[in-house]
Amino acid sequence: MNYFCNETSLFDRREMVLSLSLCPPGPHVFLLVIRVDRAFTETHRRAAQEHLELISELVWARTILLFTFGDWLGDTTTEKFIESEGEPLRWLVEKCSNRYHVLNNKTKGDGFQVRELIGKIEEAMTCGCDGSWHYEIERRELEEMKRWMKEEAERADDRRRRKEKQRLVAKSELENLAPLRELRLILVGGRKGGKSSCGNTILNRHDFPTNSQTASCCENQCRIEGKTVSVLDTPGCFPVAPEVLSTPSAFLLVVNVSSSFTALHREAIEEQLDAGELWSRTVVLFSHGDWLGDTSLERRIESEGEPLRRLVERCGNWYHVLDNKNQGDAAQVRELIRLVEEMLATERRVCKDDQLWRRVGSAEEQQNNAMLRRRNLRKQMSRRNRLSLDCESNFIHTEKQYIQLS
Ligand SMILES: Nc1nc2c(ncn2[C@@H]2O[C@H](COP(=O)(O)OP(=O)(O)OP(=O)(O)O)[C@@H](O)[C@H]2O)c(=O)[nH]1
Ligand SMILES: [Mg+2]
Repeated sequence: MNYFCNETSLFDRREMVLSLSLCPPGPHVFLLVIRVDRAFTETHRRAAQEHLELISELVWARTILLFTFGDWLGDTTTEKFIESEGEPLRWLVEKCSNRYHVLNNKTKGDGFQVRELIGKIEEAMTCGCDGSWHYEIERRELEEMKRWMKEEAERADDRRRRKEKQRLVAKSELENLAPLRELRLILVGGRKGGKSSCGNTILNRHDFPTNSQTASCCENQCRIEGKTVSVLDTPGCFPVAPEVLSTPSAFLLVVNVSSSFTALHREAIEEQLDAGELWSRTVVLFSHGDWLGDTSLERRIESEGEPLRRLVERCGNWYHVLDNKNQGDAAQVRELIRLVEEMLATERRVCKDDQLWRRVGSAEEQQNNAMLRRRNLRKQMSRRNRLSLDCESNFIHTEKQYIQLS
């Protein structure tokens, strides 16, 4: 994933450039690491090119290809491997003026392969690049970046403080309300954002397939802290309507935190939720939490730019992140459920008489509710089919198309 530069978050793109300021004064050599145990396709080639050229177009003259998983080559020579792998890899080797080296990381302690690499680097430095192997970010550019980062960090702190404050207020409101015995979470968002994976993490089961695109709505239940929690997974760009709400419900608007988020993404999502004015019941649920590393979620939100910030604001600054690669982490799910309850507290107080907030009592009533939900979902699915979304076209294209058609 994140193969193309325009899908990489602004934060990651900037980090690539900034990383150079961490190793002054040079000489600098870039080692472009490629696994030999995986096919190297045109997509990989384009990803490597786009990301390296973020640093500078001159970077190729300072780059050496470093093949890893060398043990996979067996008796095959590196040259034979390069020739057999096809045009994309050959292009890359040419771009690096035929500079490459193979490492077998299984044979630790074998200093020879490293000494050989250093030898190749030294040899490369004696020719080419007009003898200049130093690379620096322009001082002005670096200072500008540092200024942005400082502002970003301040905004991130401010966002976190606002969230903490509103949670405190909501908690005190919750104390005056009866605890919810059931809660329905509806996963919405663009395609491939991680909706089904988030659903599985909440359920702590692999109920929703994640190796294929979700084509129809599917609901499953679990118990969390004494509550019956229903999770409804929906296809990407599913047009939600208020009728889908039949019990205490919240929308989880799933956004991949590791990807870029553009105005087009935002417009498509707004289109999804605007129909029912459902923003006051929506939490932005970031997936791919494992990509955050030691960066705070607020920092990611602030660095991604205006479209994402505006989306989070429309959801009243209610947001949470899940690491779906760590499904066993029940704490992240409990925290989400608490956050959703807090978000809904104000809504429940304002709409005290709203039938949506009355506890579902008898079994008969529950059955009627389930029937109503199924009917509403069928209605929405047929509306979606009428829109003739082309599921095979790419994400942005699909979202653009949806905006035009609706
Ligand atoms: N590393 C990582 N990968 C994730 C995470 N969440 C989802 N993924 C991966 O992202 C891809 C898409 O996830 P899905 O859950 O299928 O996304 P979706 O929004 O349901 O996709 P559609 O149904 O096709 O719209 C899958 O390959 C997941 O394994 C996460 O937290 N971390
Ligand atoms: Mg899905």
